[in-house]
Order: sequence, then structure tokens, then C-alpha cells
Amino acid sequence: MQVGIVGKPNAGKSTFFSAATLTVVPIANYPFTTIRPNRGISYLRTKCVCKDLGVEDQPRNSRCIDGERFIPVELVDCPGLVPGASTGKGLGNQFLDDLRKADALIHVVDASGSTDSEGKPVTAGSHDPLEDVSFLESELEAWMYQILSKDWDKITRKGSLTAEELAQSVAERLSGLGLRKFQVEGGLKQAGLNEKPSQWSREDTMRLVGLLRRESKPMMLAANKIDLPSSKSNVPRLVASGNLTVASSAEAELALRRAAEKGLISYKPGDSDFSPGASVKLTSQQEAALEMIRKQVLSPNGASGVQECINSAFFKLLNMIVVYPVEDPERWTDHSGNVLPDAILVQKGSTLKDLALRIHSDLGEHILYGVNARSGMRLGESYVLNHGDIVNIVSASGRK
Ligand SMILES: Nc1nc2c(ncn2[C@@H]2O[C@H](COP(=O)(O)OP(=O)(O)O)[C@@H](O)[C@H]2O)c(=O)[nH]1
Ligand SMILES: [Mg+2]
Repeated sequence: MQVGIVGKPNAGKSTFFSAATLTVVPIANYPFTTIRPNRGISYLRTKCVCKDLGVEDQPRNSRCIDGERFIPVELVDCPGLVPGASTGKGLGNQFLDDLRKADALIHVVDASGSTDSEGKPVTAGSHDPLEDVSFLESELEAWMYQILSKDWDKITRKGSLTAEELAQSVAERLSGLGLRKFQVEGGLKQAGLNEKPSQWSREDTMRLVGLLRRESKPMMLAANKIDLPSSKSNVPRLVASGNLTVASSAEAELALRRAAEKGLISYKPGDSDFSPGASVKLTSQQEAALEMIRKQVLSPNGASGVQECINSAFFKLLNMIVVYPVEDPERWTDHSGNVLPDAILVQKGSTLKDLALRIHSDLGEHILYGVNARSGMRLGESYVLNHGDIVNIVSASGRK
């Protein structure tokens, strides 16, 4: 699963991306935070089950700091989207390529209204960030409409199609966006469209496209630059737009992570405050800058918001949960004795067998049953996993 950072130029996308991928706590499996210039590893933060169990864990695929589990996820910093993009303006193949691969989007919005619709600086508060929201949605939809309507007459010429055939042709056209046939069928039903596409109006098609956009690219807002005073009145307006919205200051988060990296402060991404570093003494200038972040961002907002955006994208937009597979259900370890070695992200609704297949195809194909490692209860292969489950999978090809 991959989350794309989108928005107009100068909204703070790259700052957000740099902050979110600056690893204060690198883990062995991911020595590089940047995979390619615009692709990087960020971390989800979730309360680790080690505290519940009262054990000291030895994570392998993730990190645990003070009982908080940090699980690697992929982020993509997409090029800025400007008005007219769907007709070719400033919209390179790079953008489409990045967008295609993203499973969900974080739209970084300049909530301070200090940049116009193309990202050029204007007087703070003079641009309405709500415009950027509807604008990006309609650009994406215009682009999807174009893809869909290419050779559309080939479909419509046939006159009446079966529901199946129609969903198939629409899904084929939009397959690059990761849309599946059943999702298109749902969209057609919800849009109340019949099997005679020749009778559809442009509004009909656009309604369908709107539904399919939400389905294939669920999006949330990072109401960014909340350290600037003109953001104050805009954040509630962005929340009221109905989109999942998290207020953020990417710049503050970047400064905090850099300070933590240098040992100047003790701070974990997502913390509501920082404390002095163990050894290094701050200059008065550094102290003043950090105090400003505390006063303008952390105190009023509860956190910088960047970590909450990453968490919301995976937990809320993509409906992921975290489960902990173990090989020894009594000691919660892998075969080398590491306690709670792996924290794995799966989609809500996944079964034990889905998890087994994720770990290894062999394990999934030969699964016999599972064990809930907290209760010792046996679980069937169709058991639906819950967030925080610790499970042992028993297969005919050996225990895992
Ligand atoms: N005040 C403030 N400025 C920010 C914030 N995030 C980014 N910026 C500034 O906005 C400008 C554009 O940022 P950048 O990340 O390059 O935007 P992009 O074009 O969307 O990638 C830079 O000058 C950043 O320092 C923030 O949270 N607060
Ligand atoms: Mg950028």
C-alpha cells in the first residue's frame, strides 16, 4: 500500500514528505528513507501490544519506542497540480504514474491562504483554501473522465449491454487506477445508471466518475501551515467541507525531527511535546525556535499533525489494522526467540488465511488452524482478524 502526497505547488508537499520520511529511529530493514527522490519510507505509529502483555519486545520489521510501535509504510511526493492540469498544463507523465500507484491521497492544503491557486505567494489569508480542495477533486475527475471517454463510442455503439459487460468495459479503461470490476458495479448502482451508456448525459458520467474517484483514490486533507495565524479560521472550514481533515505544520515537524536527530531534544513523531535532549546543550536561538513551535503548534494543536495524517491515511482511508504473527504462541516469539518480532498491516476484514498468505504462500496454502496467543483459543482459517491480535498460524508445512 502506498500513499501519495498531492496538492498545488508551495502548499508544503515536499516539506511534509521530508518531515514524514525523516527517520528519527532507523530500522535495520530500511536503511534508506528515500527509495527514489520522491518515494520514501514513513512510519505509522500505533500503541504496541507489548505494554498490555507486560513484556519487553524485540521487533524485527518495525520499531517499538516507549510502547509505541512504528511500522514502515510507503509515501510518494507527487508533483504539484495546477489548474488546467487535466488538459495537459503542468501535468507530466510523472504525475500520472505516481497517482496510478497511490492507494490513497493526502491533499496538502495551504490553510493559511498565502498562495494562490497556482501556488504563487499572495497576502496571507487572501486565498480561499476551500477552492483548492474542490479544484483538485475536479481536476482528478476531469482526468478520469478523459480516460473513460476515450473510444467511449465503441461502447455506446453497441446500444444495450449487460450490466456485467458495462462494468467490465469501464473497469478495463480505469484499470490503471486500480479499480476493480466489483467497485465499478457498485459505482454504477449508486449512480443509478442503466446499461444504456448511449443515453447517459455528461452529468451522469461525471457522477459515476466522482464515485469511482472516491473509491479508487480516497483522499484526506492536511490543513497545513497552521503555525501561520491566517490558518486559524480556515481549518474549521476545511473540516466542515466533509473531508477527513487533520491540521498540520509540516515545517514544525521537520524542525522537530531534525532537532531530535541531532539529539537536541527528545521527541517521537506524533508526540504532543518534546523534552530537552540528554547531552547536547541548546543555543538560545535553537531554544527560542523550539519554544515558538511549542507555543504556535504543539500546544494549540496537540501535535504537529504530520504523524496523525500518516496514521489517518492508513487506518481510516485504507482501513488497515495491525496484527502480530508469532511462531510460539506461549512466548509470543519467532523461532529465534524475538518477542513480538513483526507488526503487520492488513486490511480490516482480512482473515487468518489472508494473513498466512501474506506471510508466505506456502503457509497460506497449507494452513490448518491458528491460535489466539493471548487466550490460547484455537482459530479457524476464516477467523476475521482484529486490530492488535497476536496470532500463531499452524500449517501442514510446519509451524509459523
Ligand atoms: N509557515 C509554514 N510554511 C511551510 C509549512 N510547510 C511548508 N512551508 C513552506 O512553504 C514553502 C513551500 O514548501 P514546499 O514543501 O516546497 O511545497 P510544495 O511545492 O508543495 O512541495 C516553503 O517555503 C516551505 O518552507 C508550514 O507548515 N508552515
Ligand atoms: Mg514539492
